[in-house]
Amino acid sequence: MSASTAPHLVAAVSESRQWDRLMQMAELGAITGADGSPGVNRACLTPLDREARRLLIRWATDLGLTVSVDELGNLFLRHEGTEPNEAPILTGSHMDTQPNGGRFDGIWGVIAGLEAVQAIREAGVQTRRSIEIVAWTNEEGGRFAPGCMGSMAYAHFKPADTWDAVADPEGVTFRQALDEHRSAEADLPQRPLGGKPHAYVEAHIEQGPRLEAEGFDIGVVTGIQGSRWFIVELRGETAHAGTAPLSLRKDAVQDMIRAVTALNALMTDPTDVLRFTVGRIEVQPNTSNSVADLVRFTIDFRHPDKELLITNGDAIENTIATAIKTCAVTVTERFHALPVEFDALVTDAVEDAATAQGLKTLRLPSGAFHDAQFMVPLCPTGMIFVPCRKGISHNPAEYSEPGQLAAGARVLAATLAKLANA
Ligand code: HGY
Ligand code: MN
Ligand code: MN
Repeated sequence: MSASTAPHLVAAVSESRQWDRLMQMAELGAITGADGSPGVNRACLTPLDREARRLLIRWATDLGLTVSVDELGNLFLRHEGTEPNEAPILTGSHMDTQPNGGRFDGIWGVIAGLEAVQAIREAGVQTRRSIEIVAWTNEEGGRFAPGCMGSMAYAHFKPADTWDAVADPEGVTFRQALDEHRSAEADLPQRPLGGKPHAYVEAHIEQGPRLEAEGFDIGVVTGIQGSRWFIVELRGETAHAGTAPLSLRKDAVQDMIRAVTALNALMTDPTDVLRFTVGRIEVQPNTSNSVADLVRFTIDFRHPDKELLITNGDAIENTIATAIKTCAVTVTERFHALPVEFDALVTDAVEDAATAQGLKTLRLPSGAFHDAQFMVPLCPTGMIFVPCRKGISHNPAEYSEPGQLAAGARVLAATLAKLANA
């Protein structure tokens, strides 16, 4: 993009239009947090998810973009370039949220993509390559674990039917929900799963405190740490809480406590870089006067160092087996994302765009995983972060200012325009 068109492009990005679209999306699944903050609960493959997608599709088709969906429900909105057979530039993120989520995680990356493409069109910036905005299916993994199913299938990281039998807390399988979703969107043009973009750029709130605390406008994301998810199942015997001697019990809750205590020791990190979370616990029969005969708990383990991620992750099963006393145990790995480094083609384009707009940039890795993690083997990939208040996310109190989000969209627009003419 020439220096002469850059100012028109930056000026064509509308802070108010982007904010208004975000606030309309935030109405779809609106919740109120414990502190009164407005949040969103919009799980993937639900009627709410489809309502949000229809709203996005309306904005996109009003703009003249073409719509398509693949067999995982990934949604694509295409701005045609002057050379449509050239590999496109892909940008986007996810529209699903955590159950107690915020108004910006994921959805801003999709809305910013739409804002950037609208500005490119309104500023009359020609792009040789087409630009496709994508909304990935099930990035969060809240309803169906793990996350990033849509991007993993698109990148052929896993076969498309890998998660068919995964059930949500109500017992609905991913396949049932996806089939219902696909028939509700059968009117949309279909496209084959997969693709070979020229580059992928994802805009996202930082979900951490650094940009705000250190006074930076834009995060030039250098990569994403590794993540491993496990589900642990402990099976004992239920018994009467008043009569069963403790010495004879096979108490799944007591063994869970032993297991988590041992895992805490394994995952101790005085440098506080390692991340270890037990976020979901199911207990059966879940009554106060019966000994629990079944406990299922989740493990979310993350680290930027590949060796440590593998070593500590591989030690989880034996650590649990050694720590428990009375139950049978099964440990199943559900997500295995190694650390990735982003490509200089994209990180430099992001940094140049931000610097040209007088924005202060910081290079930093992402602690959260993103769909971008699975695009890295496919094409040069990178991300743009904007600050979020106190780094709060996965929480209705998540917040970024309209001006911060507009600055991110302006950097995205300039980055896309540059890559689309590369
Ligand atoms: O869990 C994650 O890192 C992402 O925010 N879903
Ligand atoms: Mn996200
Ligand atoms: Mn998230």
